[in-house]
Amino acid sequence: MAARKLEPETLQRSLQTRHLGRHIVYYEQASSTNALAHALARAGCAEGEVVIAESQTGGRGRLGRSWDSPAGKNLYLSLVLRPDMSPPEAAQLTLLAAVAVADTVHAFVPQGLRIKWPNDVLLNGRKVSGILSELATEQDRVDFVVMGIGVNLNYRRHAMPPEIREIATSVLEESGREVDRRAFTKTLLENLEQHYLEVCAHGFEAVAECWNEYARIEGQWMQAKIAGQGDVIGRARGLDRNGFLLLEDTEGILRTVLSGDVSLLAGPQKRGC
Ligand code: BT5
Repeated sequence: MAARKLEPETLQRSLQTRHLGRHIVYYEQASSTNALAHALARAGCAEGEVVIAESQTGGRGRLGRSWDSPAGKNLYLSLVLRPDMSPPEAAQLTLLAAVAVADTVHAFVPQGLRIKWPNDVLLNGRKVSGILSELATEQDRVDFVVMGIGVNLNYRRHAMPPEIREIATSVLEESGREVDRRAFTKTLLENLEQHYLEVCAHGFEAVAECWNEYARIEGQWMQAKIAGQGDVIGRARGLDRNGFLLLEDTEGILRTVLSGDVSLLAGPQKRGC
């Protein structure tokens, strides 16, 4: 049976948002929805513009990595935001997106959900979603943010390429049920808007609290790469006021992890052991 398409007209009719997704640009196939949303934003599109593709030929991850994007099974969506924020504030929008994705996945799979800093949403330890936020700045203010979200919905493990089969999962794999991709996308856009309006009105505190609940990292031993300092091992001490991860190293010094990858460790370890 052919997969139901994510055609935007039906999605828009049911969408209960004020700004996000009021205009959706839809492609059967795109290079990268983030690249297309960038072009729209540079051409002056309104806040809330959404790009959705059924498949991507050049889906982007962070740090030059790629996002596997086969046709008709998953969600590949990019959203243009124009927040009145400084660049460090806007960097926290990735946390907001992770919380909105987690809220949405939770409605479909109530068990085994976790956020891994900064932008992975995991189900039973495997990645179900990745987020790529890209900022365009003008002097010291944000001109626009492109928030790219990929979620594996009806992606069967046996259909995944070998490179990700062991680390990735999908909502279907974890719940045993096909996902209505339109219903998922509608709920996701509504959750994104709700958190975004809250952040614009009252700041990041409430979102950071939700993020902490989903991440449950407080006190966990982790290893992170910190620019200029190499690998650092420490206990997670939550997020700082800019949304960066704090690690207390083995000497009790608090280190800030700005970007890059972190891994969970079983316990304290010394370098060179
Ligand atoms: C991310 O990067 O997790 C961000 C992914 C963002 C994708 C969306 S799709 C819509 C929008 N348009 C784009 O072009 N991008 C965004 P990162 O943390 O660097 O993770 C990338 C790594 O995840 C890869 O190196 C693989 O190991 C793994 N990976 C690739 N495809 C995957 C998939 N479909 N499911 C789970 N893991 C995947």
